[in-house]
Amino acid sequence: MSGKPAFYITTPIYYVNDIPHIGHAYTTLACDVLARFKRLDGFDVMFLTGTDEHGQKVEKSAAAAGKTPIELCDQVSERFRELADFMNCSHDDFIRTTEQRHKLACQALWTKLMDNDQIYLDKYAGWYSVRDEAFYAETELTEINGEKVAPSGASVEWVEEESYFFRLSAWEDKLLEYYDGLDVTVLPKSRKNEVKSFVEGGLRDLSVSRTSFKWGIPVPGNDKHIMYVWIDALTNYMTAAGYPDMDSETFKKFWPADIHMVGKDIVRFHAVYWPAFLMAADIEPPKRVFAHGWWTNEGQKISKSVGNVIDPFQIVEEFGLDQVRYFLMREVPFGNDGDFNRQAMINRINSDLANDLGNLAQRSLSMIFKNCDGVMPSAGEFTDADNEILAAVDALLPKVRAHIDVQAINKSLEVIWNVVSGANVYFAGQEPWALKKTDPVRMETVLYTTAEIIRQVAILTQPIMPDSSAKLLDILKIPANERGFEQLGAGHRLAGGTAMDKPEGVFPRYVAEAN
Ligand code: ME8
Repeated sequence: MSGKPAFYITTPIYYVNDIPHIGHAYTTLACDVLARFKRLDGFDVMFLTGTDEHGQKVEKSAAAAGKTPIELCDQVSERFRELADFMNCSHDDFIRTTEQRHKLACQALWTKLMDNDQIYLDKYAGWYSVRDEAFYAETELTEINGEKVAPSGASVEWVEEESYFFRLSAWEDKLLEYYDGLDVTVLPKSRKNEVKSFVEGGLRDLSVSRTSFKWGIPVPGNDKHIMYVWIDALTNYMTAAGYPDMDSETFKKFWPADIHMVGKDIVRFHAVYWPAFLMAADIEPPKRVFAHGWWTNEGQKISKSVGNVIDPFQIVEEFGLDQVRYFLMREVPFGNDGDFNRQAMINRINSDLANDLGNLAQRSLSMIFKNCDGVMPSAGEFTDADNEILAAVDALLPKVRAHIDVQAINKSLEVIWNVVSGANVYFAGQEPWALKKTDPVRMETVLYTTAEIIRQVAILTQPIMPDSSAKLLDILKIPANERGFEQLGAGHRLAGGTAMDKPEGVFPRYVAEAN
């Protein structure tokens, strides 16, 4: 294995009862951006996504569709895999909880928890929501039209059955210590406080098995019981790292995970239950759980029943893949809720991409192609104006990295685009088209400086827009092994004298089709 530092990032594994929509695409995309960034920044990355295929909800959905559970799982899991590929995600593994490797991991974790006296057999009597696959205390429920509902709005049913319990109540202090650990954080801060107060409010032991359905992983030694789908689902993160072989190179290298990326709906499972299960099994909990916000569609909650589910395949067809990737990562402060709005998307495409970056690249590179015989000119003496804009682009990496380290993906783009705007002001102010006649040597320096800015910006935008950034770097004839972040800064300036490809516009304007 390489001596590079390790970075392990995961998406939630998605339920196969629903077709993939923009919310799922968003989480996977954010992880892809972070994974790509880390690879370019010298890390050995493992990026995991997949599908959550067990439980009562999936069993019921399959029955309603007239399929066996595994038929439904095979079909929908494939659709999630296609979505990840279609969005150009660079995952290293795609896990399905119906795989044998996962069954072994779950049963090993269960056995370890039993050996550590963390699980006991008793009887559960309480509320359960199949939609949320969650148990709720009476005090958490509200009443709508005389019916009890969960905080999520899902309906609940009364369950009374024999069940194994996990001693969650014993882990309050350890969890609170874990949240306060220096490197271990649940982000953003508001979510961390939410989780802390939930734990401070007192934890009850958690029912971790059911006897009323069959579709899941049997409890070792008592197959009347099926493991609670969340203990099964969360374990996927360890399965993919090689658990139960904790001595394997992969496990030693990648565990504990650096980031479990999740939507805000499932923070409790990841930041309370999961670290408690792990600590109870003498395994290190994750270094970070990041909970991002929720997308709405033109102000409305996205839901199948409202009929406003945004199909990522369709919006990519319409707006372009890198355009959608850029919009989703740029428009909303990462962690906040966001609204999917067509006009906002068109504005971003036309202003940030077509005008700011696209025009700058197209104008400067085609001037080089036409006026310098298609060969990258060398720079003459740099003026203060050249040095100023070069210094701005040279200083980007640490700023971008600082934002990425706290998953502020939108802010990382803001600082890059500040330099793109500065470069536009520079280019317009230097008027290279006028210099063509009056001072061709100076024109060459201005074009060279602009091309160097484009080189660095294109290297930095690879995580967000892999195809478009590659096109820019291809035009500049930057070899594939010179596109890492170690190539940023003043030490690796563009070489003059290199023949370029004829520049083609990389960021077209979005023009609405006339009806
Ligand atoms: O919860 N906006 O799976 P799930 C933003 N199987 N993100 C959204 C979204 C929206 N409108 N809708 C969905 C599960 N998401 C479990 C997870 S993990 C061990 C098990 C994203 O199919 C967001 O990441 O319901 C959310 O947490 C996830 O999809 C829920 O996917």
